[in-house]
Amino acid sequence: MDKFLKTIKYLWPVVLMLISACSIQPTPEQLNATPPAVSISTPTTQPSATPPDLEVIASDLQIPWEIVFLPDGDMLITERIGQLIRMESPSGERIVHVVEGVQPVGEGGLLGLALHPDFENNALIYLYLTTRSTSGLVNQVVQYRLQDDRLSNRTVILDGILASSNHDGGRMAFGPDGMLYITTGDAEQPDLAQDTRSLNGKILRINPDGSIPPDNPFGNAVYSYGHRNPQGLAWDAAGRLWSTEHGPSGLQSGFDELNLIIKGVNYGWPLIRGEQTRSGMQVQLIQSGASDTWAPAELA
Ligand SMILES: [Ca+2]
Repeated sequence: MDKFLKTIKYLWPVVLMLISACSIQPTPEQLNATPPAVSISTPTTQPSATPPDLEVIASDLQIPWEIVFLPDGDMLITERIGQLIRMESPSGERIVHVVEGVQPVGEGGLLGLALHPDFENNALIYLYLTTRSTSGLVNQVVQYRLQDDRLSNRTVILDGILASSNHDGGRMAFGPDGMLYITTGDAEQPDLAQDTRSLNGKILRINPDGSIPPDNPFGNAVYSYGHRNPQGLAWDAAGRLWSTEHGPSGLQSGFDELNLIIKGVNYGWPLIRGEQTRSGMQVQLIQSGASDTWAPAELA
């Protein structure tokens, strides 16, 4: 854990520096060319032993996975065990909603959360959760109305994402185009990441009602593919989408990635990792190497 915290402490300045300093804009046509030139300096000194100023604003949470702020300043928190908590500001009082059907198995459970861009008028929220279907564990995107301290109007808007005890993805965010982006893991079936008909090992994009945007590259929800377990989604000031991704663990634990996401592009998993290259596949911008892990989660 100490190593993880130290790693995170020096990773974020690198990520922030990269996003602010990088001015590249690769297109699919450039994919077979030399990887984009991005200057990144790897910290060589140990981080300071002095912790930053921190204030604990909530405790006694059970595996909190996502935080989103409501327009009135209240905080919504998902707990992976299947609870959605509204923490009121500034009192800190909590309203706990038990989300029906959640199966917290392994890394699955109640994961990502996003507010509709017009939440103030329609009170719609989106949850990414693991549940049990007749065919086994699946991940779904479920839309609810959150109004008067009640969750109502449950609607499954995206189904059929295979779930597993590991590699469930689960981040969701609305893009500047008003569409919902979703990360999915390979559900421990790496080959699915290369199959553009499968929703696993992907970054997905759907309309707020769950329909497929007409300009999606493969006629389904898939936006980019060849991902292992992407966990972070963020757009920079230029409107470019970035994503963090967990590399393989085990004997060789590492190859975590930061990627610049482009529609229709193949990010290589499981066929390339680290600095390996292959025709038609995009290499990440930075990666953690074969023996270290950043365990990168959310990205801002
Ligand atoms: Ca990759």
